[in-house]
Amino acid sequence: MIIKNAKFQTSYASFGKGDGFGVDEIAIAGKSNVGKSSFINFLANYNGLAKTSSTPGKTKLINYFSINNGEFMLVDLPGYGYAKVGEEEKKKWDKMIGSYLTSSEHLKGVIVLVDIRHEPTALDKQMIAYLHHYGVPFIVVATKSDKLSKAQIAKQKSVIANALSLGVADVTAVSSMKKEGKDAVLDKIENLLKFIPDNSVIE
Ligand SMILES: Nc1nc2c(ncn2[C@@H]2O[C@H](COP(=O)(O)OP(=O)(O)OP(=O)(O)O)[C@@H](O)[C@H]2O)c(=O)[nH]1
Ligand SMILES: [Mg+2]
Repeated sequence: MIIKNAKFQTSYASFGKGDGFGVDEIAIAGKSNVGKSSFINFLANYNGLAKTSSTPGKTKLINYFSINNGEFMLVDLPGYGYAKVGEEEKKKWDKMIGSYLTSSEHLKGVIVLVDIRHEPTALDKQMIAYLHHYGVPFIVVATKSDKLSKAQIAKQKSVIANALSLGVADVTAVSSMKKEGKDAVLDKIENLLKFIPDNSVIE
């Protein structure tokens, strides 16, 4: 899989049935400030495509980016678990993420981002349990690998895999800053896009 071009498509403040563009979607989920928007820019090789910020809570809408002239959409979700926003706003974000995950008709998979330096949080585990429950295929990407040495990266990948009851091969380390890990992620995205769920009718 090669990303040749990417462009901003649209934003949703709320999401419901019928929303989307009739093309496959890969969504990016994760804790606030984990590096979701930076990761999209890294994959698309396009700085400034998705807005990033050192202040958590930057992405407040569901943002669609069209890849390769509509081959598929990368969907940047608002981050969860940002402690400093009020309860009302938190609820609004959770609802937005939940309604996206349950109503998107073209979602082929979710990339769950976790910070490579830390054990996945309770909310990360909840997100994974939720994806299992709804049968949404997912991969886990550990961000900010530039913060650790090679040996520490290997160790943290297994810490993260264990905490989420996954195999080490299910966790891919990336650095959007140093531009490392892209090919491995693009291979996995290609597999998510190819996957045909059991309950679909093959004609
Ligand atoms: N060292 C390092 N910093 C990174 C990397 N990726 C992102 N960051 C930094 O992490 C901070 C958050 O990045 P964003 O991409 O805005 O994170 P986000 O998950 O989209 O955040 P929200 O939209 O607030 O949920 C910024 O200060 C980025 O520069 C990385 O690979 N390495
Ligand atoms: Mg963001």
